[in-house]
Amino acid sequence: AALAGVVEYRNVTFAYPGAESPVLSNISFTARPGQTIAIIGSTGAGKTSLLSLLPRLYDPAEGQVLLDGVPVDRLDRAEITKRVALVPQRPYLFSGSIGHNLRFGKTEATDQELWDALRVAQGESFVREKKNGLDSRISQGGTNVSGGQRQRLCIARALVTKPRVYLFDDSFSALDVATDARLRAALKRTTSDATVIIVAQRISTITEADQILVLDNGRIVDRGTHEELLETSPTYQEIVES
Ligand code: DGT
Ligand code: MG
Repeated sequence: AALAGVVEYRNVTFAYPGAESPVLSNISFTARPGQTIAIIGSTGAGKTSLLSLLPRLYDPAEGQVLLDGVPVDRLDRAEITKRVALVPQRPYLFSGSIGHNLRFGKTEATDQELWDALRVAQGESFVREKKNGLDSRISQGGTNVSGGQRQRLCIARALVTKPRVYLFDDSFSALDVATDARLRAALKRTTSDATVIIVAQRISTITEADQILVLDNGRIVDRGTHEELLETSPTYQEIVES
């Protein structure tokens, strides 16, 4: 069957195991192939928690998370991993070569596929500059590459798997504004038929999103395009001005 990549959260409420109060309350939205949905909100608002429910790092207490109309708890985990790529907020690299790290989700990827992904992720030149290219070693935790390089390698790693759905958790914040803009333009070209959900800190990262969800204290308090929210959302205006 064709995998479209429609993501739907339906009245989702979620609390961490053992916690008393929910960190997400009554979350509903739909993200379709070709769309970019952005999530913005202050620290602790629940952005990372929200993303974590799609790849089933956790399951909601109430409501449903659906992928192509099927509740994710009825899908095989391997199936979800194949369709959904999460670039985590703290991107993780393990000790091994760059190539090894990039093939994490798709061991059979060719070198050409890795370079293609690196080009999109704006990581091609710094890998080419290394004497051993894709064979260059990354130390445990990626401590011998910068934060921005680490983010770009983790974005490239996601691209290599060619998923239907991308979840970017604050993946652009360690990049300068120009690199951020180039990367997103390249992403837009190569992922034009995928579903993209972006958590962001910087407004400039998300002004072109099809829909922005403003998350506050675990609730979607406002939603709309950048222009709409500038008119209608005091919470959004506060974020823009901060
Ligand atoms: P950020 O990344 O600092 O901008 O914040 P968000 O919006 O990603 O927030 P999130 O989802 O990490 O945290 C929401 C709330 O949930 C916050 O009060 C901290 C709490 N929380 C996060 N992770 C865990 C966890 O693993 N266990 C428990 N018990 N609470 C957690
Ligand atoms: Mg977070």
